[in-house]
Amino acid sequence: MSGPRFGCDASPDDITASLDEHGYAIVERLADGVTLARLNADFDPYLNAVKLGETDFAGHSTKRINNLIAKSTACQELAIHPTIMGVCDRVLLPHCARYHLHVTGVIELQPGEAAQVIHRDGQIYPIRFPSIPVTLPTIWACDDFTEENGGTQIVPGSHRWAHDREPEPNEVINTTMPAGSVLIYTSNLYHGSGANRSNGTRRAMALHYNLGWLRQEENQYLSIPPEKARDIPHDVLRLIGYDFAGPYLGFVEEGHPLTVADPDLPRDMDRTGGDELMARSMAITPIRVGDVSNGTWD
Ligand SMILES: O=C(O)CCC(=O)C(=O)O
Repeated sequence: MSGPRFGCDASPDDITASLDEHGYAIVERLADGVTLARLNADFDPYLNAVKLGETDFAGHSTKRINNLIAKSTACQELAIHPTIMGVCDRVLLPHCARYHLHVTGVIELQPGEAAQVIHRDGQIYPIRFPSIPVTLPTIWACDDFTEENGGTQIVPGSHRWAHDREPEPNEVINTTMPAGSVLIYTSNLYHGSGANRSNGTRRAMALHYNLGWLRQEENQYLSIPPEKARDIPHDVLRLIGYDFAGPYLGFVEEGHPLTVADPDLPRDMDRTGGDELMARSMAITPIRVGDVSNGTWD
C-alpha cells in the first residue's frame, strides 16, 4: 500500500514508503480515545493560562505551549509509540546512530487565525533542499482537523523540490483527519498551519524528531533538569537527550548521561556509549556536506 492515508494498524514500512513517494503520511486514530482524552486534559490548564502568540510565524490568534514531556504522561506514551519509533528507525537511523525528540509543542488555533507562512522545517539548519531528512515531524490531531478549522496545510511532493522552488497556491492542500490521527512528514516538505475559519479551536500536538548529531530545537536538558527527570521513564529520557547521540557525543563525567537522572545506575566512566552504538555509527554512509574537489565548498 502506498498511502498517503492509513489505518492505525499500518506498518512502519508502508508509512515510510508513503513518506518517500508523497512526502507525508496520515495514520488515522493512532491514539485511542482514552489516551486522547488524557492528553487533552493534561494540556487544558496550561492552554487556559497561556497568552496568544505575538509574531506572524507563531500566529496572533494561536496559543502555544512547549516542554510537553514534563506536562503529560499521555504525551510521553505517544512520543514513543511503536509505529512512530518504527518510522523514525527507518527514516532517521540510516543517517545517525541515535535520534532525539527535537521539539514538543501544542498549537491551538483560535477562531479567526490566519494561515501560517508555508515553510520547510529543515530551514532551521543551514542546508540546501532537498537534503537527507534531518527531522521527522509528527503532528497529532487533538481535535478533528478540517479544512475550516485550519488542518495543517501541506504541499504533496514538495519534499523533492529544488532549494529555490516555492509553492503556488493551487499546490497547497489542507490535512483533514479525525482526532487521534497523526500527520507524519519530513524536513523537506512545505507545510504550515491553515486558517481557522470555524467557530471552534483547532488543537495539534507537534512532536518532531531529529538526527542525534544535530542540535535539538527545544532545549529539553534545561527544561527537564535531572531533579525533574527522575519520574520520567528511561526510554523517554533517552529520547529527549539523556543519551549518547553517537560514540563520544554527549558523555557526562560519570559515563552515560542517564546516570545524572538515575543515581542507581552504575558509573562506568565510559565515553563511547558501548559496542552497539559504535557498530551503528560505523554503519552510516558518510554524508557529503560540501565538495572541495574544485577548491570551493559548493
Ligand atoms: O499548526 C500546524 O498545523 C503546523 C504548525 C507549524 O508548522 C509550525 O508552527 O511550524
